[in-house]
Amino acid sequence: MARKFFIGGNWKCNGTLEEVKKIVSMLNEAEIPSENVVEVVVSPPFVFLPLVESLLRPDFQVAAQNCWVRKGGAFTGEISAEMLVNLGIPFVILGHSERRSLLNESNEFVGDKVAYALSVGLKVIACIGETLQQRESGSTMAVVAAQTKAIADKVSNWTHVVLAYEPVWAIGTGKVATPDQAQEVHLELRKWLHDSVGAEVAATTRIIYGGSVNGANCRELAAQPDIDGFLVGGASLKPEFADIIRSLT
Ligand code: G2H
Repeated sequence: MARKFFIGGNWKCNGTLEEVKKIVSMLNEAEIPSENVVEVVVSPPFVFLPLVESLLRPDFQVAAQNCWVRKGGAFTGEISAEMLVNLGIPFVILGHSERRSLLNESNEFVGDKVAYALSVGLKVIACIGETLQQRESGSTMAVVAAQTKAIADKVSNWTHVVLAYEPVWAIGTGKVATPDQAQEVHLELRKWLHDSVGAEVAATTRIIYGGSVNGANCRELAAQPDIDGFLVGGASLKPEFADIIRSLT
């Protein structure tokens, strides 16, 4: 089965009501290839999710940027996976490196979150990636394999998982991985999935790239055989996001 190209827009902790409405208008007016060719999912901060969901064109979907690891309850400040389902939010981003590093989310915690979110019916964009120090010490593959294993240990059905490889050194730095650097890790990750999870999962799971993707570098990255799309941060707030959505055409 062919892997449908996937474009995620991670708005992170950005935007006012006015700015959010402007971004949605820009997205709604963008000319993009058919939804049969590309799946587009944008991820506003929690507080804007219902508004964006209600204003956004129907061929685009929305994602939350996080959710609680288990059923809701006495967890002040958290948003449960069930609440997202209740609001009709189809996707959630989990394990972003900003949460792993700033909020100390461990591989195991992320694995638990992914499994729980899937169990209640959410689709998950699960993020992994190495730091510059880890890359320079030659441990890139060991790091991303350990992060993926923590998910694989808890998840048996990968149908609703999109794996986002986001090297930490490329995030928000303007220092994008070269197409060869990204392809190398994506291919290794696919091999890892093949050997550790199964041939079908390796062949069908989308592995997308994130880290300083923009309108100028997206086409060369998109041309790599194992890059199945992008998770875009800064550029997803700008009109060039439409160019990134069109990067395969
Ligand atoms: C990586 C990416 C989006 P940016 O975090 O997840 O952000 O494109 O700004 O590097």
